[in-house]
Amino acid sequence: MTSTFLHGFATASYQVEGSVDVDGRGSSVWDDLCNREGAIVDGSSGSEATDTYHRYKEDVALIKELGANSHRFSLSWSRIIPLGGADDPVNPLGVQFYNNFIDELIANGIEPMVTLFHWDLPLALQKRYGGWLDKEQATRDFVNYARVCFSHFGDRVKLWITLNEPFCTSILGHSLGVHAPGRSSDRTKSPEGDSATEPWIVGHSLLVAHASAVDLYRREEGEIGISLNGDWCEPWDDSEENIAAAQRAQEFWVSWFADPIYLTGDYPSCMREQLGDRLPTFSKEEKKLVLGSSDFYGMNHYTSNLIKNKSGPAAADDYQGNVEYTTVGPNGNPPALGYQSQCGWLQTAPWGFRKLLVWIYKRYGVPIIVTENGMPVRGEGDLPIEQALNDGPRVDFFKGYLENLELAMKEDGVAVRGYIAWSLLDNFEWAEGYIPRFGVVYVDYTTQKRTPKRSAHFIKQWFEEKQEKEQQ
Ligand code: GBH
Repeated sequence: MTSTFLHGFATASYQVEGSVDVDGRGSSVWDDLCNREGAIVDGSSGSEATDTYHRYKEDVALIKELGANSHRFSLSWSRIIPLGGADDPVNPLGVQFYNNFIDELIANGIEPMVTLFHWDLPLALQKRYGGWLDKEQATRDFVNYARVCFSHFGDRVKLWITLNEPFCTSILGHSLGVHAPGRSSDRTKSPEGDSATEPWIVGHSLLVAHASAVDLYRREEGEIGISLNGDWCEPWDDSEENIAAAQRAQEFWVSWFADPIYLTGDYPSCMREQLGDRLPTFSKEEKKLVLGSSDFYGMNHYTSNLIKNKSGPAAADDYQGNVEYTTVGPNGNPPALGYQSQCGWLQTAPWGFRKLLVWIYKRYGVPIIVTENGMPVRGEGDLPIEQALNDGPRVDFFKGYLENLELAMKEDGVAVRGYIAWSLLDNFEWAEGYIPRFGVVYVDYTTQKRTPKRSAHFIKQWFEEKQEKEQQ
């Protein structure tokens, strides 16, 4: 990886590509979930999305126009290996699509940052053996898929991310049942699943699969890591029990994956205490494989939460460390956190970004690449396009977060190597369909016309000014 500060925008295959049954692509668990009644708020799917499969050249031109020197995107496993498995055939047209995309980026001076897995597991593997619930088979198939990607694209891709947010695959996919494969103990959500055990089994498989793919890549010359989601956990007040609760919540969220990879090769002790035998244990070999299996910390960050302790024993399906999340502080209204976005879980809190950057860097000591950060303006989808383009709250969001990034780097000494905003385009926001718009570029879904919003210009200018200063 170059020493230049990387900056750009991110997308993910299922959220933008569309063309789900074109040129030999196999189905993924997300195609399947979208067919389940009531799973997606607006009844939509990623079958068209932003049609990036056909419009990738236009998108690369846009990325260039917005001044980015890097672009983060993910590969669709089932486009490359339609049935997913190590003994299943590779689809040359899928490989061709990504070759074209990568070539187009490089021809325009943009460094590709490639995620292997952003949640869209080949459906055939879910059906064959339960997907991530089967550590041995899923690891073997993921490593084979990684090998195929490294060998076809590795000559040009020097920056890899194995998994995007294993927390989401585990918790949203196998506990809450709101993401694919949609498993949960809640029988109104899913006929199958066990929220008390499955998320922890899946999390373990993901760690082992990630580390095994990294082990394979170690003979190559590029860099490889993982992207973890984590929002800041602020104690609700300064009582001892709430301070401890916030720390525990942070560890359940971030350290679940980060401690094994960057710190100890094992899960944090507060998780073992609460979950007991439901949390898998690392074998000696696994521990060795997992510890140190990431060259950088890929940080996806959006918001902050206020954390209160919960008394009494934790529920069987608790995954947060037996705490209560709230947005309202001890003084009642107004809420202690800032602007309420289109997503219930996301309030603007730029100070929390700085705190989490410091917390992560202190605990893990590896350079950070911010691989996602962004916000959907409330009600943007209901506005006429001229108004949507004037996205003041998103400009404020990026201004605040970028200022705090700079403070963390300059005042607190946190090593940050890149900043990637979510997202290049408005796109398919998973279970929330097309309602939240996270793009810095507006997409008219009837014509697929792309138009940069004010925030896109803001970010472009921010990094231009940085570069000018550096050159002085
Ligand atoms: C990222 O996840 C994803 O990587 C990206 O694909 C996505 O489009 C983007 O953020 C915006 O959402 O408990 O069900 O109310 C962000 C992390 C973690 C945010 C779980 C939502 C709780 C939702 N996500 N979180 S829920």
